[in-house]
Amino acid sequence: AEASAVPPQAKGSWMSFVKKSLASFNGDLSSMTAPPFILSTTSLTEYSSYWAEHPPVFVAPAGEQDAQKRAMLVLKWFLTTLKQQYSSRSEKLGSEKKPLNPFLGELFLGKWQDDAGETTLVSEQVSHHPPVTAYCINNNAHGVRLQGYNAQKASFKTRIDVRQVGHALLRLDKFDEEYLITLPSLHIEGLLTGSPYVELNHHTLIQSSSGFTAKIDYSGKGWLSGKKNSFTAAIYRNGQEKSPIYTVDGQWTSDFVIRDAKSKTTVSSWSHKAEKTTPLTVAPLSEQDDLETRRAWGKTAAALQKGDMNLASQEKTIIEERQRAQRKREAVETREWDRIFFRRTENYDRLKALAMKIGEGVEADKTNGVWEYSDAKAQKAVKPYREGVMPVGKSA
Ligand code: HCR
Repeated sequence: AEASAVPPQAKGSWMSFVKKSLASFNGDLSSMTAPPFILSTTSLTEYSSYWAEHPPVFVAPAGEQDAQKRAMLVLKWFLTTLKQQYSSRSEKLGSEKKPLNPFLGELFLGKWQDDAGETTLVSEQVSHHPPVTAYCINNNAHGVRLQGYNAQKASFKTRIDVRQVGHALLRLDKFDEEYLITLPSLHIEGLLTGSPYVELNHHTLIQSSSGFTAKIDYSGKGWLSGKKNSFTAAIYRNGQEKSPIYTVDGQWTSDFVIRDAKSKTTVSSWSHKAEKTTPLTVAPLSEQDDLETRRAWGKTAAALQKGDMNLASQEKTIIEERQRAQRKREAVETREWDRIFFRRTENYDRLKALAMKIGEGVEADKTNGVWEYSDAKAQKAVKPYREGVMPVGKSA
């Protein structure tokens, strides 16, 4: 049996939390009141950084002339992100934790500096009801940009099931090429034993504008290997699933091998043990804006760390009241909060076309709109939000 993360004195409160959540769950994970030991001191806006913790792998497709191999390198990069995205909290903290619920306008800004040069991250909470986080990760030197946004829709029956709504879009400037990445649904295992962790469900699809589709099937405990977090993946020309060009298999938390589907020879491989992540640099708290997550949540996080729940909830209330006052001002002025780096767009035909190729839609109604990074907004934000941190591209 899995070891329990529940402190012995909290066993009763954990079970009553599970029962209460089961009975009253409304689909919004952020509104769930969880016991203190399961609360994280990190906000969901920080999770956007999981997309590029190996910047050289993120930019690698831009250096490949062959479209088929580029699609393979995009798949490889995506697979390398899964460990950080879905299992890093469990590995570091002993179990999955409930992240801080970002407020509207909350920002997380940072950069990675390594062999790939400078890669910048902007993450912004663009909606509070429903909660939606948008991000843009940019490497100007290599002409690579990832942007996307996500919301979560959950249900709680015998386990918590989470459907991610939204998408990620990778752009390679040099080839005027785009890749639409769907987000996997997931569920939380280990709830009854008090050691929650994430398992991925079903599949992810990556559709390129150059005509390749990648499909990643998550099988939990692999039916052949019996190892957890197993997956298989294949790349094929759009609509030709039966004739793969590359196949991949392994575990997204450790190793995988990419093979030529015909000859079965290894074309690339990955081992998390052998590869270090590049640490993200974030400005010192003293230089951060009040909207930046670590500064905004600093006092709440410190109180949570000390186990002082009264102080944590007082600090949280200060943030919530400030937000309510701000919403009232906006209502009086009949305007809505002006997002700092992102804007809603009606102009997403390219996105829709890519989504249609894999039988997907763009669910704008579930994410309070379709969100896009705005270089024009970022230009304006450069002064208050530290020159050099923001990915400012050529177009508006
Ligand atoms: C479901 C989840 C919040 C959302 C997290 C997302 C989907 C956010 C976007 C990232 O790109 C990827 C990502 C990774 C996380 O695995 C996922 C979180 C896992 C748990 C958390 C729940 C809200 C926590 C539930 C609390 C339980 C343990 C009581």
